[in-house]
Amino acid sequence: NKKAFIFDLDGVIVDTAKYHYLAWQKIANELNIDFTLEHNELLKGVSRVRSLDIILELGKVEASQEDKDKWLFQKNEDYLSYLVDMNESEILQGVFPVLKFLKEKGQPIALGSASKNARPILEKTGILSYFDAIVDGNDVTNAKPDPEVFLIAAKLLNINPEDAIVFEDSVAGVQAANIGKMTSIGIGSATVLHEAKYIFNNFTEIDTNFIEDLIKE
Ligand code: G16
Ligand code: MG
Repeated sequence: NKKAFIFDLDGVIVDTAKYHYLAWQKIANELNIDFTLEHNELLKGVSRVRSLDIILELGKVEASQEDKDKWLFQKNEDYLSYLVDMNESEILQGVFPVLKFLKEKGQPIALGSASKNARPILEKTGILSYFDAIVDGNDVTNAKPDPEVFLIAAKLLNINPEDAIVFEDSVAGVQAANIGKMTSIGIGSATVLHEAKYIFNNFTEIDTNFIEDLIKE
């Protein structure tokens, strides 16, 4: 039995949320907008363009498209500077064993991320070769909770959406999986991700029996 195992990137495979946060904080500081870690939760799984809009809304700042483009560029340049030194040590605990197990079982694996920087991150962390398909922010027009990113991933793997399993850390991503009729697995807080079919605090809580059962289902 083949299933499509689709992984979100940020917050599931790596903790790049902290770098996004640092980069956005610089922009927010420049604009005198109070931007806390709590606010940062709002940006998870959300595109770069939408993230800036959320920050500007927080500070009730209105800006021209020209300014917005400048800040989007600055934010990404700064974010990229944090990625330079990235390596396999930044893969979140428990992820690598699951990827390995799925490979051993011959299960198709895809990435479904909102990020336009997904590929270099997979390269730097040394796990690019585990993925049979990569769908990221460069491939989609509709952001999560629209299921587009995951539907394209399942299609590339030649698997029906009903047979796809999605690992997500964001509310929007869990909703996208559910709307796409896929099995949603929330990685993070059960309070935040209560809409997911299964919820784990992190990948160390996911054992091979659970994965075997998913494959059999
Ligand atoms: C990630 C992050 C978001 C970020 C988005 C776009 O999505 O969760 O915070 O804004 O990518 O990233 P970039 O600016 O690199 O294109 P995901 O779907 O991997 O969690
Ligand atoms: Mg995420």
